[in-house]
Amino acid sequence: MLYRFSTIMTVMVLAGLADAASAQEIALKGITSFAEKTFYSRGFERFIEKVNADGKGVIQINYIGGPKAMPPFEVGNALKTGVVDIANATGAFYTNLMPEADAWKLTERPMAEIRKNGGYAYMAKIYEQKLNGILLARHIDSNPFHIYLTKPISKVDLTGLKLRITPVYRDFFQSLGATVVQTAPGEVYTALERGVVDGYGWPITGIFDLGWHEKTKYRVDPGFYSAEVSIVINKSTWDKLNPAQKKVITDAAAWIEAQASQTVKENEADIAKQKAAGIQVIEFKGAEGADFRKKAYDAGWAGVLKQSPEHGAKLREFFAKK
Ligand code: 173
Repeated sequence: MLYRFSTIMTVMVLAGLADAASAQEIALKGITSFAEKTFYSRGFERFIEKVNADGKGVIQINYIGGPKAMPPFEVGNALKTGVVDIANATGAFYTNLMPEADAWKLTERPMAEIRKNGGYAYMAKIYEQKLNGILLARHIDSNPFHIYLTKPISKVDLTGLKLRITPVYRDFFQSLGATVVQTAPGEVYTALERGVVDGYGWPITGIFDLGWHEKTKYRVDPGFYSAEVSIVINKSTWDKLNPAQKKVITDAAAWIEAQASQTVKENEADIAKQKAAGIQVIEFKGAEGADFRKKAYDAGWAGVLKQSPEHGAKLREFFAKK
């Protein structure tokens, strides 16, 4: 069969263009809502290193940085609108857009199970609708929150105390009688130093990153909930990626999420470090401790259900221990 030379040339040129387009490296903008190189940014930073190593010539992430570049409570909106392509954040930082995201803190099952039991798929729809996002990997789990204080308490009662919060702690601390003030992590040190607050909520790890141990006298045990920090990608960005680019991202995401349970080792290390720093533990034991934790979960779920009755009830079935 005979083809005209010009037709053959056209086909070759078009094929060449398509090839060039699919081979073109794409660069995504990445931001974290925690200070750079601190505990809750580290998983994201390792994820970026892996993407940039595996994705040479295919996909790269330009790391813009943390709260110096953008206030943490604005990261959700920046992700939704595509100002950034990929973000490291906790659900409590974007409840303005998606109140249900704060329910991640109430999971009592590992993410592997929540991905199997339908809980992840249920949340994924809400991420798509409300955040124009896709949750790629939860790299922090098995990491309880605690109350840290500058004054002691002797019973499960926070009356008369003013505590720094985010949405994570609001309902629980208020149910125990505390007055609350919301701040970004970057403002905690100054609030403690000026005596604006008598303590703060924070997970078991990371209080040394921003120097809070200097101003912290007591930690209340037991811990409650399970801190969540995740990598989320803008859905419009995701939809533009070719299969090879998506694979680099999903492989790195699975790799980092699989390491989330290792947080437990870090928990132990920071418990020892807090002890060495002279932070005293106020421990509610036995029935009192169980009551403290029950109150935390009851207040937490009541808060989620109030914000989002229908989704809240479903999420409780997927997330809570039966
Ligand atoms: O206390 C906080 O700022 C907060 O909500 C949080 C959530 C997850 C990890 C670390 C902090």
